[in-house]
Amino acid sequence: MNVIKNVNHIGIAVNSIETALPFYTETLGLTFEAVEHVASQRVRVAFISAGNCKLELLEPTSPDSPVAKFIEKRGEGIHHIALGVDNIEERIQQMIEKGIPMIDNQSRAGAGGANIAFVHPKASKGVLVEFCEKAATQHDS
Ligand code: CMX
Repeated sequence: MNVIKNVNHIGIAVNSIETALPFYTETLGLTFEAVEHVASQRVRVAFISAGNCKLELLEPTSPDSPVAKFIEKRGEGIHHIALGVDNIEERIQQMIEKGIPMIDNQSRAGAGGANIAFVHPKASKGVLVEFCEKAATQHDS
């Protein structure tokens, strides 16, 4: 059974949303949707619609934000891939039962009203994977 619904969004770490956004909107012609402050992650997030998927620009709001640490170590660029799922707690339990290292052993609130949980990048050859469960009306693709 395929339990992954889609690539919901791709997270891109940037120093400044204001500086990064014009490439996506003016140059590529994608549609800017909204900016949101996710205090728990110490990031500002800009959603951009890209057809069936979204791009999520992530700007750190504090030097101890995971995104600030990422940029310091690896520079701006692709930060995570978010896979759309239903029943996120079940998906997390499946991973734990398979011995997959999870950053989150239970879901938490993320941007756009979603419930999210991260798989550790050491499980996936260096790619930070996010499970993302959204209500149908919230920033859904
Ligand atoms: N993608 C791939 N690898 C990553 C990574 C990322 N986004 N972030 C960190 N890493 C790697 C580091 O390069 C490092 O690798 P090496 O050991 O080979 O050097 C390793 O993970 C450990 O990194 P670190 O800098 O020491 O940082 P921490 O261990 O403190 O944290 C991580 C790493 C992934 C556990 C942490 O960033 C985390 O919990 N991330 C999930 C939360 C998050 O990213 N929130 C921001 C977005 C929120 C949102 O979308 O709403």
